[in-house]
Amino acid sequence: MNRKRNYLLAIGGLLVSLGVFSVYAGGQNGRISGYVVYGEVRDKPLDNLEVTITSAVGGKRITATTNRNGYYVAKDLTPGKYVVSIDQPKYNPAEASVRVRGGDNTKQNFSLLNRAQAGDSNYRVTLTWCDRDSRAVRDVDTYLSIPGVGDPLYFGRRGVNFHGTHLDVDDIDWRGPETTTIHDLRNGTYIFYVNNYSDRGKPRALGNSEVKVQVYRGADQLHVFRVPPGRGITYEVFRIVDGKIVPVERYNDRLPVS
Ligand SMILES: [Ca+2]
Repeated sequence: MNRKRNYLLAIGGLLVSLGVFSVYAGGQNGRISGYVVYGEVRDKPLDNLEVTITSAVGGKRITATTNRNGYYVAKDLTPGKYVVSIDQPKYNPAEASVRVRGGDNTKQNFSLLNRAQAGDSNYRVTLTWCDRDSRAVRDVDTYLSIPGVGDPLYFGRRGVNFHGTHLDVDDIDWRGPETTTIHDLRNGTYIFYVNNYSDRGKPRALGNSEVKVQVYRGADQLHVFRVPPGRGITYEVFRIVDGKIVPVERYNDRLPVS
């Protein structure tokens, strides 16, 4: 795991240098900010996209626009719940519910997928999570076992075509997303897990992290899974058996790979 540790340190240094970890202290109101990236190519920011922030109480809407780094920020928000959404012609719509606290910066990143083209039948699986409280997992990982392949697709193989599947990034900082694309669906059984990587000593942390897994085929969202409160280091979310998605939704104490 030294490779991942080095990667974490490198990314951590980059984020610190960008001021991502700095705390906004601009008075009683808060802000929401984040990065919008393309979901199938690593490190491709999406600029000039409109992000809508809607207050859950009263429905007041404001917009922000991503800059060349894919970064957006909405400032001076009254503390409370908000829905952050993106609905653009080129990409599948995305939204997230967040809470703004006074004096804090709430981060919400997005990974967008192309709206399906005619004949697009790729399966895409997105993983997101958040730090709702101090028991939440910082780094959750995607795993996908592929029929006929001994080792699963995971962060160690991100960015490459792995037996007809592809994992875009390994997010290590609370919120994801990580996107898995299955380009060539095979007969047999796929198994999709999420793994508590960074807080293995806290077996209930995965269930306190608002882990959400969305499954798309082409433009259609087929399933939304949420990891419920419970005990375990990994959570098997679903299988694909001969082309059919089978929900599993159970905790396990074993890592998918040693
Ligand atoms: Ca991760």
